[in-house]
Amino acid sequence: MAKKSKKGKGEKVEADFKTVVFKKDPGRLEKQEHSCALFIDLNSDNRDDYLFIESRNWLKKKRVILYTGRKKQLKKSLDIGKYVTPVARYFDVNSDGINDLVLFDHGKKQEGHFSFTGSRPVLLLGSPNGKLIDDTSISNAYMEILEEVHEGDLAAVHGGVQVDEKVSAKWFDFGDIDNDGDIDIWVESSGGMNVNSHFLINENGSYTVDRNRIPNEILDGPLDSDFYRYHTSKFIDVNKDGHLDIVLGQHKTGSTFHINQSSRVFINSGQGFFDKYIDLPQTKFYNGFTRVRGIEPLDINYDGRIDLILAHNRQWGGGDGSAHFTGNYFQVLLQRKDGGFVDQTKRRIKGKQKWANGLRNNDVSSTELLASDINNDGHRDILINYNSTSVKYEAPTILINNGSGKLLPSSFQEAVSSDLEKDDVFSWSESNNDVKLWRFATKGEGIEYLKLNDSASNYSSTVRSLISSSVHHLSVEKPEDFQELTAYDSTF
Ligand SMILES: [Ca+2]
Ligand SMILES: [Ca+2]
Ligand SMILES: [Ca+2]
Ligand SMILES: [Ca+2]
Repeated sequence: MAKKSKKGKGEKVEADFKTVVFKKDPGRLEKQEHSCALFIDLNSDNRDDYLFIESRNWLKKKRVILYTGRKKQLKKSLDIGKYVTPVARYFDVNSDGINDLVLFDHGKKQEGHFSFTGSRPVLLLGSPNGKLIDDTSISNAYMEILEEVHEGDLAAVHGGVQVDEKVSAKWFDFGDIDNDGDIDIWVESSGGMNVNSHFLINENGSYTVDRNRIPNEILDGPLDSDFYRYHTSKFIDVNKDGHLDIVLGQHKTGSTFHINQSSRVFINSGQGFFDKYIDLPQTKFYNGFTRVRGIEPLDINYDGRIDLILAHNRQWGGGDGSAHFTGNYFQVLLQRKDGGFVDQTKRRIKGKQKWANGLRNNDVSSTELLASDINNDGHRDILINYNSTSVKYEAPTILINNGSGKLLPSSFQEAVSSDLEKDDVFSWSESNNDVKLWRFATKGEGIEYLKLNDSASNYSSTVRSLISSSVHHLSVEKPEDFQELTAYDSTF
């Protein structure tokens, strides 16, 4: 149902929501707190398909179902399976011009083990007729690792006790790191039983697990006690030399294993190896004990150098009295001439940042960020996704770029005129340079989207999507060596 837009000063976008209804009542998909969705076009027909991840309880396995959109209707088309902590993304993995769906699972600890075990990664290749092709090339790569285990090469694995094609992954990102035309993947699987964080190097569609592209001492830390962990990753050519570098967002706690670490940019040598790095500044937010969920490049001061916006949530270790795993702190890091980064958050984000403290109705945590010119003024703004659809806290939905090097935290209503309530924001998605805002339709009969005219498409945005989800309640384990007085719920 298209809703009437309110006329207001500075109105630039008509709030014209398009509705797609469920052909059959999807039941518990409807605005459940722990549901999330991915909006994709898997057959290049310019119609979105929909992946829903549903669960009543984030501790339980979640069912992942693909719906396809036909004639403004959502039809259940594929039950992908049940996963503990599904992390679904899409990308044109095989470079045929059609999106493909990739799903990893963070999984959980097996009884008696300190490491996580995930599931078999899913790769569904999109095709012109819309039929998805189940491809095992990614999961096969983990069988190769196991052959190394059988051969006694225990150094190749972390733990080395899981003898199958499964892997545990918190997040992953796509990029051609060796410029051979094949899309490679970075898999953040620290703490995984099968293999620690690694690249999947793509050679004509067949993948090899490679842990040697980033030297261990700069990935995991120089001390024996160091075991740096990261969460989000993003391929960005930070130094603009034509080779993708990788930004790894920290997953830092008060544990001795992680206490020295920060977010890092690993610089591509030009051959797909990363032996140089740049540490990103710590935030004062929660004493720096944060997990980075969103990483987005933006040249905020127009000096030609890529700057970074990071979204942080709390982890174990800080002490401002707020609950762990909450918060929406945005960090603005400006790239200097020498390639290093300086924290200019205070100068660049106008107004005091407010963040969720984890109390009831104030437990939101920011997830992915997306730079896009939402108000069509020629400056890319920062869109923010959250993990909850029941946001009562007045979290900003957009950081509006004022064009003079500042970001203004704004609600959607402040940015573009519409009758949208802040609680309605479900998710942003981007596909073929179209940015869409999604929300549930009234009465739960379907979902609605608002297409935003993106006039600033000169930026080479990659096809990808954002998930508004609870799925990253993963990795919430308390470090075993970390002591504190307050007892928090911990699953794993
Ligand atoms: Ca493809
Ligand atoms: Ca490649
Ligand atoms: Ca580079
Ligand atoms: Ca800059």
